[in-house]
Amino acid sequence: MKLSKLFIGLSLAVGLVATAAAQTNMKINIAIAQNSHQGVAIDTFAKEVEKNTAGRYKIQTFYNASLGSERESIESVQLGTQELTFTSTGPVPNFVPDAKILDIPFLFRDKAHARMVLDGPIGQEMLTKFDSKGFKALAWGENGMRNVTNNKRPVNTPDDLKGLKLRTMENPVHVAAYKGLGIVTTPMAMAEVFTALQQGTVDGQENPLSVIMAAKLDQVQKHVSLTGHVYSPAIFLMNKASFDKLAPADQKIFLEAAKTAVKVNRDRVDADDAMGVTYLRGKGMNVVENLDKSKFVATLAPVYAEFEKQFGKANMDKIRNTK
Ligand code: EAX
Repeated sequence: MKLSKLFIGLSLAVGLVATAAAQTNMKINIAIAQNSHQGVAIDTFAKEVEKNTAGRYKIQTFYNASLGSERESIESVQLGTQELTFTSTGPVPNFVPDAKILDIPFLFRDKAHARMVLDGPIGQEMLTKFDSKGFKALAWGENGMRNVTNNKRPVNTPDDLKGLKLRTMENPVHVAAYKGLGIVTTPMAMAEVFTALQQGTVDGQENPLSVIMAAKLDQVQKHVSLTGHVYSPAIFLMNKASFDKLAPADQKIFLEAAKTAVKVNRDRVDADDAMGVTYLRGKGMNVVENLDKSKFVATLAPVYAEFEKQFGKANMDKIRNTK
């Protein structure tokens, strides 16, 4: 009797060890809520990886900056203390300067133009720039067209922006451009934005409708103007060493999972943009639509001259002229 119990115990232990050895856990996070265009991205990614590796890789998903802000998470992925993150490109220029060009205001006509550029040669070549910085960039995702919200006044023209204290992402291109519009900029991590708006530390901020809704900013903001002043990409980043350790077949699974996740992510942005105005009006926000964006572009002329020197007019035109 004792022997069979021992045998069962031993085989159970061996089985457990084998399973544990066969499963690798990895972490991925976002800075906003799970019920969002970014939440569906990492949830889909996790499901696809676990399904297609038959459970050999489990992706643990974290939301609301619970593992850190976007900048902190990018740093953790670079160091390898966290395997993956899905983030806007806001803080990315601090790690991969080549990506800065993508953050120039009014560079992209709309989401369709941006997706074409990112999924085409320019964007795919840009992904390779992450390799030498300790990242494997799995795929471009989408944060969306950024719009200005504030508690002071409706923004109809560039003059309405003058003197507004706006929270910005920790992004040097945004800060330079917004200062060129007369905005008083306060770079800040997303997790601090709701409280800063509630306490009046800043008058407003700028984000896609998807983020404004996910972060419930309608509770602390009166006005939103559909400025669409910046297209905000998002990106799946993986620690390069962790990616390189994967078997080639598993690397393919991770890359495919990111591509599948981006489709769901972009579809959610489109859905959010389709219902966002009605939703935010229903929440009591004043929504300013049909702004004349050419006035904002004209006001930015001196900043554009600087950007053309910094990034090369030809490089900017290559993006602008992608049809
Ligand atoms: O990625 O920081 C920001 O404004 C970002 O748009 C937000 O964290 C979602």
